Amino acid sequence: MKLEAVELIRLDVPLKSAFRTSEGSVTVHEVVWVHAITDVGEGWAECAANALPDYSSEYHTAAAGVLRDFFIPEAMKLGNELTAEAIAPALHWAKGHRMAKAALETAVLDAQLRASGTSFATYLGATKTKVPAGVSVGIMDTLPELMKTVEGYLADGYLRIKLKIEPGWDYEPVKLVRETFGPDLLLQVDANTAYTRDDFDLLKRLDEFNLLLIEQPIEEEDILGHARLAEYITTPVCLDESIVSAGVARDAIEIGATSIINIKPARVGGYIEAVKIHNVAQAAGIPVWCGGMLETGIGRAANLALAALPNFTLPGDTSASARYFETDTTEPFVLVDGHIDVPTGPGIGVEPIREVVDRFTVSTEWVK
Ligand code: SMG
Ligand code: MG
Repeated sequence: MKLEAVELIRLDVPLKSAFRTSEGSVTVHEVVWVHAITDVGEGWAECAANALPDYSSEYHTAAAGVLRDFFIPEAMKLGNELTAEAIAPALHWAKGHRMAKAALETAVLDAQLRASGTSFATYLGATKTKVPAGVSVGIMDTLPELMKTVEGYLADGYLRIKLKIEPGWDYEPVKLVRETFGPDLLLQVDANTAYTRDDFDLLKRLDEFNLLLIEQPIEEEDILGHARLAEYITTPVCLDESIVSAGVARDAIEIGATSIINIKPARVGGYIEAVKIHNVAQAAGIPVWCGGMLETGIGRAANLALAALPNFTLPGDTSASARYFETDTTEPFVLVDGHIDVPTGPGIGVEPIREVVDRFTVSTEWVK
């Protein structure tokens, strides 16, 4: 297989409603797509990098730049030796930029699997045909607004609620949701690094709500701090931003910094590394779940395949298309009894809808 050209597409996809985290608010999902043209066919991937370097140091125009200047030329240098499995070793010399690396690997993997008639689910080792869906609920201006939103998602059938929290929006909203919707609601929180080592007493107050987990309470580099917090509170600590590789996952588990892991393939450099983390966690008895970066159908399809692996035992942030978009870039993913079907077709198993993609496209650039 050989990489002939890559189209980098910048899209602005409107969100149905603003999504606010401790890091900021987004109303438009601004992303870069990687459209790989190979001698065996085409492949697609959505790069998860946000428009701003807020979730991590990566951002969409930087991802496009590093892909154009370094990663795509490197993949082209592989000539006929190109495979998805060869991408990460070829890019290993370049530090960081895991979301950009993941997007290129995923687009090549999509082309490779489409050519062999294999689905992502089969390739990755999926054991389920549908996966339970949770939903991530942003920070709101008011508590009534939050209650209405949560109520709506529960009516839709979501099986687990994740509340975004930050200092000043934590104890009260969590208490109200727990009291209103009862002790059986699967409820978790995500701080996106908004707290510090000085906030442990504040976070301990959340113990009374029997949360499934607290996600990434303090800064990403502070893995030891998370281990200290995990000893101090009863709510299980779940790392997201901190886990950038299988090696970091192994170490974080060993020091007790994480007893559950949020796996986002983009954050760790791709699906191949994501499966390694799944395996490391499984061997250690640590459950995992699939995170999200507001992906449109192109990115969501592959995430659903990953979420169908056996150690993904908690509902993920793999929500239906309608949670995010009026119009998705592929056939929409729908929620049925709280679950979403795992695509079965070759590659990611879905096609971009040209007319929709054209409508949301801001610019395109060919790298040859
Ligand atoms: O895709 O449903 C989704 C978003 C889930 O909360 C979500 N993602 O830290 O887990 C996380 C955040 C990062 C979002 S940055 C836009
Ligand atoms: Mg998170």
